Amino acid sequence: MNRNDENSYAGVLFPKIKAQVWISRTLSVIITGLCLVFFSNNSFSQKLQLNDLGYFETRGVNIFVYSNQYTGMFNDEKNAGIEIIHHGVRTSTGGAVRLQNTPEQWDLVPNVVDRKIDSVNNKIDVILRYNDYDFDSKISVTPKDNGVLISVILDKPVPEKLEGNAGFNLEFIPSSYFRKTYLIDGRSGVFPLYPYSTTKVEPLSKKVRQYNGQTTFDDRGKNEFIVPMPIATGKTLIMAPEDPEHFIKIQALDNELMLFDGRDLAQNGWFIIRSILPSKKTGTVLQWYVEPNAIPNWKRTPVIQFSQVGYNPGQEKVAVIELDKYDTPLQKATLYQVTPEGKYVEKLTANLSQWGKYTRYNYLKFDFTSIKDPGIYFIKYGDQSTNTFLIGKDVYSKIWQPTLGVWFPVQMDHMTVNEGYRTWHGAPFLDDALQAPLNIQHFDGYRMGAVTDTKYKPLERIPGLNVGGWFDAGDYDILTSHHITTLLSLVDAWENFKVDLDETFVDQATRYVDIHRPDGKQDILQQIEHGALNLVAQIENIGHPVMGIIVPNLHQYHHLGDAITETDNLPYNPNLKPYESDGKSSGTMDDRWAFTTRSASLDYSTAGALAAVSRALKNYNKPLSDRCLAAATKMWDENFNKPQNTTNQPGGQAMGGGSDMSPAFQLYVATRDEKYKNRFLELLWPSLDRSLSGRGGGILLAFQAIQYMDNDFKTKLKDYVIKYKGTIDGYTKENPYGVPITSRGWGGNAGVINFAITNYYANKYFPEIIGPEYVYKGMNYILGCHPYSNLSFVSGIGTRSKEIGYGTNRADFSFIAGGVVPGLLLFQPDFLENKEDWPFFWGENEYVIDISAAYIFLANAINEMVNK
Ligand SMILES: [Ca+2]
Ligand SMILES: [Ca+2]
Ligand SMILES: [Ca+2]
Repeated sequence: MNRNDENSYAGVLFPKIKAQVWISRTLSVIITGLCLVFFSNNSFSQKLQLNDLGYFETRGVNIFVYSNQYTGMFNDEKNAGIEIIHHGVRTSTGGAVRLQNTPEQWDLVPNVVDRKIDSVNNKIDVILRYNDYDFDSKISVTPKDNGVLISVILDKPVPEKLEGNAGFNLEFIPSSYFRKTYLIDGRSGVFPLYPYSTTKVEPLSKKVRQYNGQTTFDDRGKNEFIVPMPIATGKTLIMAPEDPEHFIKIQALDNELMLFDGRDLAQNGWFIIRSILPSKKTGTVLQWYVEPNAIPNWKRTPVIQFSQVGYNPGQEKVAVIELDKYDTPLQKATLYQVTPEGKYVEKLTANLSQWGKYTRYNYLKFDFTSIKDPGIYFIKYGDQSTNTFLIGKDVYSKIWQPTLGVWFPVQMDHMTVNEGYRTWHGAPFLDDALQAPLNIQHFDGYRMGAVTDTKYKPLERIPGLNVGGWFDAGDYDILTSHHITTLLSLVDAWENFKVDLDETFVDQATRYVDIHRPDGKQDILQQIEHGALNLVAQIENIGHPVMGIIVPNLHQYHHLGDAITETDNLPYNPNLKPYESDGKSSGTMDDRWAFTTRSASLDYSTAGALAAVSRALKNYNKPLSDRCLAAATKMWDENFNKPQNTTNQPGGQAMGGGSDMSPAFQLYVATRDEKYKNRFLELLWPSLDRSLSGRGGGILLAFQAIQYMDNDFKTKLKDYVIKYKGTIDGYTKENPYGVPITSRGWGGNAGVINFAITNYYANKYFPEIIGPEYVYKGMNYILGCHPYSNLSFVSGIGTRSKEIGYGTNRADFSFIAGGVVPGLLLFQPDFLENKEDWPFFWGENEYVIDISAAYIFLANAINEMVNK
């Protein structure tokens, strides 16, 4: 797979106004007292109304009722059900009949079988169903007083098997309640910063099964599981009464409320409020009154969005200001320069232009392109100032270095990775790998069919795989399709820009990597070598590339810690008992599995990547370069001449496979054999005709090919570039950033980077059609000029950036420098989010190798542009 938002808008992003924040906090405390009085008197009413977008709304509070459903690939992604957007921050999710006190990601979630928005009666009803238990429940939400009434209605009683397990749960994100208190029936408590509530152990027979019969818990053979006990119980729970932004009252009308800490079982767990459904009853079996406080006339603090890295003097410089819909736009903003004496000098006060509405906010633009003096600047809008950023000739010069010199080394599989006094991880997965068994649907998306497509028997050891490769993302699998795109980006960067950096020591013989330590070898070639080593090993030992290599057990997969401990690093030995070892092998079945179902598209795309790698490594590691080219041509020949070799002819698309168009191009450049060129051209033009979407693909490949083709090729391409410009100009009408924003399921930053890379090539070859601003737009977006916050999406890059990411160290609420996150997720119908106080949303915060490699290319491309 795969933020303190009120702080994002205030203290974290805008340190200059810390003092004001403190004052407003102090006022908040005073106001809170007033609010309590007001509430008890009901002297103002913040009635929630069902709006025309299908959710309940009042200023400061939105309640979504299954606007977003459990449809994600990774089960409970904490983005579905009844959800509360409380003063601009999504604080609550879930809101469903659930079968555990603290459901984990892979516990069963109900299907939504019906959802009715009843605007006449001002209510939303959903029918939830657990197919496994033939169990339906209706959830009805309707405004009442200053909150909502949530009812659970059953036509048939709770199934006997689920009695005592089925309950209504609503989950609150812990980070919004850290350092805050609660009252339950008048008894006070503090929300724990770290979980320390009581648990008990139950026999496995009592456990409600998890996803696919798997288990997230390693019971060490004891046939038991852990049940978290409530922190507190009562009828009325008051959360954060001291903080009007987070103050919520929950009353159970007939049942008892229990407060749980989901982090007892899983670091990504939330605070859970739960009532058990009564047994043997039908009709309305549960009612909660939920009243989120609404600050009267609340409006969200404007967010001033700009590139945290700053700007080249000659480039367009446009900040975007995001406004609450109740906010009245100001006419002007000001750019200040900070002098060497520490003084603020007004450089430009300019009128703001109104862009209009996008999602739920209004947008203004502040153009300060005319300011070209190098220096330190900040923007002031109203009484709010941004953090400082730079204007200078070299602002982009090193922004790719942490990605290549820190992030990629940390992701290196099968190696010990050290940095100064810190060891990121030991050399893991030396027990790679076993042939995956047949007919498997793995929880991370991998599949095995009815045959292995190899000479190995299910669970037989495949030799030679414990070399090279990267952890794909925040988990620790080798995903071959991402290796392919990553290698293509790295080779493209090497061939275009050289990407001169030697700050990593890599010793394959002793499996040792040291960060900030030159070894006389180009880091980018060392990374290309490392990725290629695993792909070549796949082909040489298996006969073809595999979909991926990953741990078999759920209780391993959620691993948080040193990668070396995800398996025991000893090859599996069936003659030993589980947890028994002879020092060289072990009886614990924890070795990773290779998912070996063969697909033509994966064969082809691997051939393309290895052909590209063979060029990059020719003068660096000739033997490996030769092996790469041999493997590439073998995969091409076996598919092109004998397509019956593969089980899945068109398959592998879901895991990133492609056709033979790009591989034909890569093989042509590597070999200059005309047969590849002819095939490439045969496929390219129809492909451009079919799928000119402006989101890369065929046109990017065409641009990359220009230098290897004749002049007619470029001439013929021109018409497509004109059409492409029409497509990308359309984005300026879609959103104020002028980039393609996609945001459901997984943030769309990869698409934005790809857009900017395509524009770089377009500008390089057709500058009269595509100007350099089309490249900067994409980069500015990644570096902070985007909705929701203004943090750079590249950790450690820019004055302020993502300091909380879904890296392998996410349980520490930390980051890995140079990693690029996916960005914004859209919660239907109108809420974009990228949290900076909670690392566990993979769709928002998970660093992945392919986007990070593409970023290295883009950053180097921009440097070439500014240095021209
Ligand atoms: Ca994965
Ligand atoms: Ca090096
Ligand atoms: Ca093992």
